[in-house]
Amino acid sequence: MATAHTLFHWGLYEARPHESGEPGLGRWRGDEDPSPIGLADRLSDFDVARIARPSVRRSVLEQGPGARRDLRGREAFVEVDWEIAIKLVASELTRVIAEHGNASIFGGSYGWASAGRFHHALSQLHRFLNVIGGYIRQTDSYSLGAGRVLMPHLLGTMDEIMGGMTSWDVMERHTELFVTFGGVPAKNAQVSPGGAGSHRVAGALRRMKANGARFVNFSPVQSNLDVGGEVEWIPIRPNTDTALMLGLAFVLQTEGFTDRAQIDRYASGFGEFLPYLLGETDGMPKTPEWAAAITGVPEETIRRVARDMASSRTMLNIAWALQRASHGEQPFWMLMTLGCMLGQFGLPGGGFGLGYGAMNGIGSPHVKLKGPTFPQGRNPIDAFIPCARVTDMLLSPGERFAYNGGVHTYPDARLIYWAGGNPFHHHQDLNRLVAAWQRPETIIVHEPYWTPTAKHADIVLPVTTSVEREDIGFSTREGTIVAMRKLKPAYGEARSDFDILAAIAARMGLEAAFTEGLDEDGWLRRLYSEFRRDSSALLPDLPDFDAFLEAGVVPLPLHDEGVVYLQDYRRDPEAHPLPTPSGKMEIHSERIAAFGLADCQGHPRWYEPAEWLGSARANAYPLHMISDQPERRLHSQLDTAPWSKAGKVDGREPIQIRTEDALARGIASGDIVRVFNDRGACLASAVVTDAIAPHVVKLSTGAWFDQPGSIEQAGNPNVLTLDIGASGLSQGCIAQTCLVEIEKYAGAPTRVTAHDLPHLVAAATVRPIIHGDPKEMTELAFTPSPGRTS
Ligand SMILES: Nc1nc2c(c(=O)[nH]1)N[C@H]1C(S)=C(S)[C@@H](COP(=O)(O)OP(=O)(O)OC[C@H]3O[C@@H](n4cnc5c(=O)[nH]c(N)nc54)[C@H](O)[C@@H]3O)O[C@H]1N2
Ligand SMILES: Nc1nc2c(c(=O)[nH]1)N[C@H]1C(S)=C(S)[C@@H](COP(=O)(O)OP(=O)(O)OC[C@H]3O[C@@H](n4cnc5c(=O)[nH]c(N)nc54)[C@H](O)[C@@H]3O)O[C@H]1N2
Ligand SMILES: [Mo]
Repeated sequence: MATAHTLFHWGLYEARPHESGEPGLGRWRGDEDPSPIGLADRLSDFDVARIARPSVRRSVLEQGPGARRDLRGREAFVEVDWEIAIKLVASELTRVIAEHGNASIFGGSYGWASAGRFHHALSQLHRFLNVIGGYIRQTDSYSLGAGRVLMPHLLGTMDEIMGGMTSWDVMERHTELFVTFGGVPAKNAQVSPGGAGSHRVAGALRRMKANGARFVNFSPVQSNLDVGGEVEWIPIRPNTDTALMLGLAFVLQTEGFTDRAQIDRYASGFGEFLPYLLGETDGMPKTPEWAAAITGVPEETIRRVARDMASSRTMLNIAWALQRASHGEQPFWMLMTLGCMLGQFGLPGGGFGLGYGAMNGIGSPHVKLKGPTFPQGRNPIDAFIPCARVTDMLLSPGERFAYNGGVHTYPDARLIYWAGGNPFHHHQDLNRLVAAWQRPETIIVHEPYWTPTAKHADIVLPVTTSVEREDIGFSTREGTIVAMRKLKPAYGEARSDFDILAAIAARMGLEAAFTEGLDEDGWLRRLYSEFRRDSSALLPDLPDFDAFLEAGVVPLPLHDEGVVYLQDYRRDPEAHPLPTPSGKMEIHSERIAAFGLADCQGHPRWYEPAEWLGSARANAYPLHMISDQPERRLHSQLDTAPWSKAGKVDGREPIQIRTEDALARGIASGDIVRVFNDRGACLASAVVTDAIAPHVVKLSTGAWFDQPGSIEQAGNPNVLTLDIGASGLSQGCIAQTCLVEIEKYAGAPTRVTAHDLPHLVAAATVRPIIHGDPKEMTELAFTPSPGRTS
């Protein structure tokens, strides 16, 4: 039999049996640099903290929906059989729709879920909720909250930009100087949404270096740019890059490196921006001296780098993290402006890019294709929130919020349905979320694992993982389509999201609308054959479904020439206008100016972040915390696997702190520290280093929220972060804007319980109370069973 494969967001792997005969995973031979996240001697290594059976919060079973919401996250669960679980969910959805309407069901369900085009949890859930009459949706992403709203006004959608950025092979041949704000974190390029193919970023950076490219990295941390050789690391105060770029722009402009006729040909609004840059509108010229005082980057360095940029073939890059911050629109806007002033866009190896390193697919030479897609149907409900405003919605239904030029109202969410995400990992200011999470009447979660979100739900339905089902794996610009095979039986009584939702739809009399009469195999065949039909012009040789299964991994063809971003636009801007109101890059946007927002005006500006090292708040909380993406997992996924655990100390995440800052606090490497501010506190394990800027600490995300008392135990940075929008334009998440203080932990360390199962109670004779159905209200008898731990 041919080798079976599977695909995760972090890569493609081959099934490889362990000597015990258990299934395991090894490297796929087509991957130049496989990610260790997915290598597994035994697939059962990924099964710690799995959910075995449908589980219902005890008070909900005893007293009905909505009971003791204050106990969410602290109460025992009763394991029930599937029939009861399905009945409970169906009757609760029916009740909420009858009493409050579909605009009271929050189905935004933000999250990465797992790879696989059919078993994509969010698509499954959204289709189901559309079939039952619609739901409150969400817009944008945590990744690019500010960028996704901003860039269409200035340049094009983020998808167009990411799909068109100059490819690595071109930079390997042509780029002389690569200047980046926030590095090129190859750790992040382990993933692509839908599944990375061959991992190319680390190798590409090394080849650029070997070909003589020089690298300058403005960054609060040093570790995010590894080129296998020298990099000039220039530490910068977090969240001040816009001021730095203004300083660089000032040098370009005042030392004769800009070409006004060229700028006006390709961009609109430079005339509005220039007086601000020169200080004519606010009396404050954005000189290198001015920028140095804000950023901590020496004035002479700013001048030198600006001159170097102008005299080399230069590529500018910015990490997405910079827009995940207070006024996060500004650094993206200013990068485009700087790139425009430098004038090298559209030339091989020059110009600018947004987010090299953020995903493996960025800068890929593979063609952009639309993959197989599970149809979600149409949502008849208009209510929505920008995704990072979930706590605001729960706390303030009916209140108004600004978003992308409009004013909208927070809907009244009575029921939350979440599948494929972990808000107790991803959201900011988790103590605020814990309070808001008590508001809705019912919370339903589908999960493979006992994540903190599952533990904070009322009804938890256990889901198979991608290695426990058949699927089609595809991610655009990764160059393959993959037959994902079932490599092990389902864990416990877990079922796929599709199977669960089909059963609930059946109970509600809507099965045919949800399944269209197809089972999983029928859907896989349909999605594949639609893809094959729709791509037949580009890919005439795609095998049929059975041959695809046999082949396992089918390569999709490459570009034969390197991609140069904005090349056509540079050659002939009239023939290739940009999709903006002026058809040009918008240094000043009339549209955004007309929105009349104080915190995002018509052109890029330096605004003081809500909190930063230059603010008065730094007297109380003098360290800026960067909470970057974790190297050893994707967000909170596989936090329980050996590779992630090996990066922790006694179950706690490492936090990097600079030598002087540690000395001043009597902290040594390996100490347990308490990281705190007025929003919360967590414990972490100190790592003292000189590879981080003064007054900056770094605590990666993804530790499962574990807060039995007032201190989070596992090192989840989101108990500390700030939960306000980037601006009235985007309302994006601002996780990177966060001041903290650190001290050596004086208390006795407790065992981290993040990966423990909740207290599970077996129901001997469960006759659940199903709201609105008095016939079924019966006394309950419980047989307590010891909470299993693994
Ligand atoms: N402080 C701080 N916070 C951040 C960020 C930051 O930089 N700093 N980054 C933000 C960003 S960019 C993002 S994208 C978010 C990510 O946040 P999330 O996307 O919510 O994080 P994940 O851990 O990937 O959550 C996916 C969940 O889906 C579950 N799952 C996997 N497969 C399936 C399936 O088939 N069915 C179901 N039902 N569930 C499944 C997994 O077990 C996991 O719990 O975090 C954000 N939060
Ligand atoms: N292994 C792994 N890879 C991932 C993910 C994961 O969870 N694990 N998540 C994926 C997702 S969803 C996303 S959205 C992307 C995110 O990609 P990014 O947003 O680029 O990721 P981060 O690691 O948060 O940040 C990148 C770098 O920006 C720096 N930085 C932060 N703030 C500032 C600042 O103010 N100024 C400057 N100059 N630098 C700053 C940080 O030090 C960090 O090294 O990564 C993806 N890749
Ligand atoms: Mo993201």
